[in-house]
Amino acid sequence: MKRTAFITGITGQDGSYLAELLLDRGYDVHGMVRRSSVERFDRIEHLRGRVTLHQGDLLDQRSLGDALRATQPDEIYNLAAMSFVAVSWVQPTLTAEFSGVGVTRILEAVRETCPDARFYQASSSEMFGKVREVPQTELTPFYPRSPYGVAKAYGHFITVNYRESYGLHATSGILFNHESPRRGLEFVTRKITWHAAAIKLGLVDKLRLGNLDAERDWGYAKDYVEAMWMMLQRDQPDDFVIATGVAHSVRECVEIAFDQAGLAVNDYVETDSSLIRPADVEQLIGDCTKARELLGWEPRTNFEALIRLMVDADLALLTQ
Ligand code: NAP
Ligand code: G4F
Repeated sequence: MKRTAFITGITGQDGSYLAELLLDRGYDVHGMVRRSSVERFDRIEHLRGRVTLHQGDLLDQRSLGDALRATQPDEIYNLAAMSFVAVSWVQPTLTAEFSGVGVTRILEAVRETCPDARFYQASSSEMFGKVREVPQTELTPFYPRSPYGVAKAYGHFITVNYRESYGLHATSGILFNHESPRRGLEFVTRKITWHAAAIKLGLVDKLRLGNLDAERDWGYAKDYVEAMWMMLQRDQPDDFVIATGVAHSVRECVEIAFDQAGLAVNDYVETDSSLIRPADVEQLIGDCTKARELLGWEPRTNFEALIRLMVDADLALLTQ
């Protein structure tokens, strides 16, 4: 029988790739979207007519219940969040409402309308923050370093709590950074690849960045949404780290991107102290052994290939 999936955050990077994956696997795909005076559904424009969209917001309990009642999904992927760490210092309580308490709202809606559905929560490596051990696993204690990380830790624990309190099939994926040509322009990899392409084409002349020494474990979003789906195919709900196990610095990202564009870094890149965060996460490296062993999941795209494909995509985008 055809299975039904419901995705919050379907207009985002991950939501759009996950919707494609689920459609390819024969699902009836539903997504939740927010009302805006200008509709910005660029990432799912090509899926119009193949997915059913419901108006809703993580701030609005009634809309969550109504959308789930109408959909009666087998699987729910809660990807919606205020996902940009830097802005979480500017809007700390709104971030807590979206990315923290919003998880309780949707879990309550699940309990009320479709308690047998399988639920995925988009948790984050940002919860590890000032890391307590290297590499980080499902058992590493959290030490979040941003209002976003704190909100995500709440969302993670409430997911675990509803699994243990009410027997919901609630799973938390602790995903390390993952990028793609659909990544928002404000995130560092896409900012770098877009600027490398734009400088190459003579559209801008400088790239200003903050902390060049920060290191992240960066993977490819397309590989990571597959892990989300794999987690919900297990009869047992659980928590999984999804990562490549290799860290690179922002500086290395710049070097690869500018090399791909055929540019010399020193001519174009400047540091800007206003982009330094009040508290940063210096280094994240994930250990996804549990996902390898229990899900059979493997990262397929390495960092260099990822950054090069993003530069090529931005060159193509800007020459359209
Ligand atoms: P993204 O591109 O920023 O997408 C976020 C989505 O959430 C958008 O569809 C956005 O809708 C929606 N949204 C935001 N606030 C909402 C609200 N109050 N009600 C309903 N929808 C709302 O993020 P992403 O990179 O795809 O990430 C997906 C999820 O994974 C997020 O929860 C993020 O925190 C988490 N995560 C991401 C990474 C990563 O490296 N990408 C790593 C770990 C965890 P609009 O289009 O209307 O703004
Ligand atoms: O690309 P970023 O903004 O990603 P960040 O903060 O790691 O968060 C992303 O990954 C999390 C998983 O760990 C997700 F949960 C979250 O939703 C999001 O997807 O910044 C990466 C690093 C930071 O250390 C930052 O200080 O790059 C450094 N950086 C240096 N210059 C910059 C810049 N980041 C941005 N966005 N812009 C800069 O100019």
